[in-house]
Amino acid sequence: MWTVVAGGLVLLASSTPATAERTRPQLALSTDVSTVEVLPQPCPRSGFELRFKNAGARAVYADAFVDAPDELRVSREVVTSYLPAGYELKIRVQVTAVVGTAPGEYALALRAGDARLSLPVTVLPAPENPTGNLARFATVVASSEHLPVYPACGATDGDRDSAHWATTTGWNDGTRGLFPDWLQVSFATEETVGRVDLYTLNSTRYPAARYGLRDWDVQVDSGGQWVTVAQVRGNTAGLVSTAFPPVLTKAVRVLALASNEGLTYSRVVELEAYPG
Ligand SMILES: [Ca+2]
Repeated sequence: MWTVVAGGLVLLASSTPATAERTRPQLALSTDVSTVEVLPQPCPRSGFELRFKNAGARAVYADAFVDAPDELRVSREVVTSYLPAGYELKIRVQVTAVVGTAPGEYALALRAGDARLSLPVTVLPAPENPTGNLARFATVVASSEHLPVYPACGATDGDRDSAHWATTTGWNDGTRGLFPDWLQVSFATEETVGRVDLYTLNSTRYPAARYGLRDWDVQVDSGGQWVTVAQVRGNTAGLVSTAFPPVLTKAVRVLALASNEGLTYSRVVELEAYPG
């Protein structure tokens, strides 16, 4: 539309982008993969990269949402960010399925402003557990985590190899210099536990005698109270297997008291629990 104003000056008066963007940011969503495959287990082992773009000409603050059905869990349900004009934010989102979820096709709904995207998620059959390690597919939590590289879930991923340290296969607490720390494994139902194997950091580069866990208590949940069933002191080995009279329990934890570096960090590459 042309508008003639006083003095004969002619202005182009179509809708101005700046005005439009103030009311409706031009957001775009995409992902690095077209589908995600997940296992029904507490720790996520797969996910996707959420790409959140400001396609407009003005910087905005904006939210992107990841809506999951009841069967799925995501590590980020909302991403809030300042997005300069033309900028694309890339965020890793981990996905897993609730234990007991039927194998099949599900989907995540991604949305930001007017942008919508459906990401198919295939839930695979429950994993086999031929090792007998009760911790392998259990729920694992810690007093703190040094994220994103050292999650508690790394200590139950089946990888005991300290050479893979710093690739999310080991737990490192997030409170340097503060002890005790703890790493806890909870079972879906009560299990008989009579042995706990702890693999602390022990590689050529990071030997246990210098970087490994030195002192800890092994505890089991007894009616909501933690009961110490084994104590380890002065350890310098990569693997310590602690055996005790088998107990029926819903959870086991390691109460970390000191590392060989002094009072710095607790490091566990793998934590395993067995009936005996
Ligand atoms: Ca591991």
